[in-house]
Amino acid sequence: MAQHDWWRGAAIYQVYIRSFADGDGDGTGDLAGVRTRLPYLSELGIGAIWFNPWYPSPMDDGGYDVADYRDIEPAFGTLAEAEKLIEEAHTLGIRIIIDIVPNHCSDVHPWFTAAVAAGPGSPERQRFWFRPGRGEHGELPPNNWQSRFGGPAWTRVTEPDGTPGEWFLHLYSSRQPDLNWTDPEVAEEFEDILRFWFNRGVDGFRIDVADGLVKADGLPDVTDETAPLPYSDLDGVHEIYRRWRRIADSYPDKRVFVGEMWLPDPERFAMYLRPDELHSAFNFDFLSCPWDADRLREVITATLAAHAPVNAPATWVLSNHDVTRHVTRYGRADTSFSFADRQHRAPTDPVLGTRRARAAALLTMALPGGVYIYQGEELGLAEVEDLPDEVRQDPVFARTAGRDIGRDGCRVPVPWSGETSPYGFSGNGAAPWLPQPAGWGAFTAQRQADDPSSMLELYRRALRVRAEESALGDGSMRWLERGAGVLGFARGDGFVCVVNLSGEAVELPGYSEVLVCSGELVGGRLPADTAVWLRR
Ligand code: TEU
Repeated sequence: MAQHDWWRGAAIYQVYIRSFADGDGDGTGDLAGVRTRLPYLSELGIGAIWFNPWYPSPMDDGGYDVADYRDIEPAFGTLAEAEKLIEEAHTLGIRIIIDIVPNHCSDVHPWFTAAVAAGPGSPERQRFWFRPGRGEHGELPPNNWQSRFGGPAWTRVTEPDGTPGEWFLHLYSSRQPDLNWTDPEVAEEFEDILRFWFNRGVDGFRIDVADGLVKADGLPDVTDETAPLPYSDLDGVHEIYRRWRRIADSYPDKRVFVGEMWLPDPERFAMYLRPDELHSAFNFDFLSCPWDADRLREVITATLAAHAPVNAPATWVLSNHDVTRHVTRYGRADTSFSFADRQHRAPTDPVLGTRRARAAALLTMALPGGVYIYQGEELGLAEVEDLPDEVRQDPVFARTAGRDIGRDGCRVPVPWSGETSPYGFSGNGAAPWLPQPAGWGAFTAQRQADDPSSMLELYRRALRVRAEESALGDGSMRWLERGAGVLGFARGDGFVCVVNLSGEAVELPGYSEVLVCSGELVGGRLPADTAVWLRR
């Protein structure tokens, strides 16, 4: 693959910094910790890292509440250290993608504190969505929009004169005021932020809530749940990304965007991937799909069909910092994902879930396009569902009065070594910011290294083969008819992937070599919930 097309088939590893590795021993992950683990990532065989937001932040929403877009959160390190990290990663051939959060900022961002202080009608308030309330005394929110974290999407401020005043819009927590993208200053500011980081060597941006920036004129009530939402996927958003694309393309080496949009319609989704907009986007249809051969085949086919006309590579994602870890999902009776999963938390079988997760890893890494790996999935970590309520930090938990336990369970600090918490996460043994389960000694990177049956070794082997096989990564595939409950496809002249979801062992097509198998063949047959890569 040409250097400038690196992103089309890249294996991109997601680092949630506060939970990855703690270099300074305060129980929170940081850049120093990431730097000590770069050799691990290099050995794993990934091509790029995506960092969740690393900017100064009160951490109301894990850093998605940004106080300053041009600096580094002090608990994570310094700007100089980030530059050093980018350089070190580049030396190892690893590219760096960072998160950008353009839909909202933190309530301590200087723009927002100035807006509150400046009062109604001020240009400072224009950068946000301040509106008078409804009701006789303005005591009701301006419209009926709901926060994606639960509760109303509006919070009332106290005016400088001490009276209850206007309301401001926040699609997420009340500490994340939405920015008003009709204000030219907002657009200019973000274009400058892109250049700020591109100039420091960043290779790309993951765009948070990429569909949400433009709101419908007049901020109308949501009236019908089936109608398009007045704050998602409005046509005007594409003009923003056309301008952003021109900035990325003005840099000599390839700088890229990956969009985060949860959209129901694959055709609307693909519009973001037109050649003058974003390079790629997360495939949440695949993530949400149940462990079922027919449904997976449908989603894979639909994904490739939607991406082909815009010539964008598909991405394959199993987990991230917002969703129940897939070992846990795949061990449930209903293996599909929806955000409601965290409300009912059906029982899960970790052995079955792990078996399927291993097979799913080979499936995603064999499909055409790029693949995302969320930290800890290569260790086979499960969702930590039994965190005590008092340690939970996700605003989703508080805003739903605990009905939704939130996303802390997929953000528990990574176990690196040893038999007891912090399992090498903090060098000096400090208590991690979220407690780790007692049994995680079995999941540490140290324990799994060189164990051929471990999840870590499966990921390493598969990523190595994926890097060597020219047919893998970007390109096309052909389905092979392998019978009910079995997915089979070929890539190039010699590569075949077979995934058995049928519940019983199945015959394999003729082959000359087994490249990687997620389990073990039994009498030449592929057992249930197992995947294999074959050379013909
Ligand atoms: O998430 C966008 C989003 O709407 C969901 O994935 C969200 O996490 C879910 O509805 C919660 O139940 C992005 C980030 O990935 C997420 O971590 C942030 O919290 C959110 O934006 C706000 O910035």
